[in-house]
Amino acid sequence: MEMVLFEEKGLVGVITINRPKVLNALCSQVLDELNEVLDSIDTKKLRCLVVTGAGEKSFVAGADISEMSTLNKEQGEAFGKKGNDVFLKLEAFPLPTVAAVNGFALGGGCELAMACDFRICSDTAVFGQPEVGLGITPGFGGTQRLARIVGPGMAKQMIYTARNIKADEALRIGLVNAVYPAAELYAAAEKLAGSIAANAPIAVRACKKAINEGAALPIAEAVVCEEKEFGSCFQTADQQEGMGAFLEKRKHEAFTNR
Ligand code: CO8
Repeated sequence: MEMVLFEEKGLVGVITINRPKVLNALCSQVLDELNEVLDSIDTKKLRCLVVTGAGEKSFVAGADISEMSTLNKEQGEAFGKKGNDVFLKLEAFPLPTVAAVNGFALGGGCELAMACDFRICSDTAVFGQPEVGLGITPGFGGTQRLARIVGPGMAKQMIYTARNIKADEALRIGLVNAVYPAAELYAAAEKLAGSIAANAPIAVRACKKAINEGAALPIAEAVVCEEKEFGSCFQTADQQEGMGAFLEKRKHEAFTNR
């Protein structure tokens, strides 16, 4: 792997898109490598993923415009599918995922961040879907996920105007959960991921599944999703330890993912 790096830091895995010379633009090779990295992650051992970009300037400045510029209609659709397939895999990945957005998150970069469970960013971050200014639509899920995260009115305004927004506005509209000084972002991401990793992994993953699957369903069906995930946590060693510790008024032992 050259364009996507993967590092384990204790219970946390860090995925870094690594093409800093072109602001980490997503070419086919990046998408293939991201797919391979996701397939290779030990989900039994690790408990949370952080996704970020190499360098100080950019998370990901979009899909690779050089690669896209000569595509025909069929190739364009196929490229969109390639990105969507990988981002769907990331979105449904069993481990919780945090995007640490360290600069430009434009087009496919904003879409990559939105395929993570939630986003935190540096005060230098810039978000946007500039595609209509290039004569295309967002193609890696932007028309769908942005509307679900910030609401259809704000998503349509951002997409139709192709206007970039800064970190403070991204925070105000709920696209990111928190903004940090650039020098503190990685430490904050690792701390946040560590605090997720300390909770019972079976339960955290069941929450992710219930929230993701339920979001596409009417409420009466969505709560059935929740019931199933809730039930799946019982008789696990971590449920017994978590509840046992509460009843015995002691701090629980480290959860074991069993
Ligand atoms: N693709 C390819 N190369 C890029 C990209 C990109 N998206 N972004 C930056 N680069 C390259 C530049 O060409 C430049 O290369 P070089 O040094 O060889 O000239 C290098 O990165 C540095 O960039 P700049 O010199 O432009 O840096 P600035 O600080 O002046 O500007 C910006 C930074 C504002 C981020 C600017 O680079 C920019 O506007 N980039 C493009 C942003 C953009 O429009 N992104 C959306 C792309 S479209 C998309 O993502 C669609 C996703 C779905 C695809 C579905 C397919 C069907």
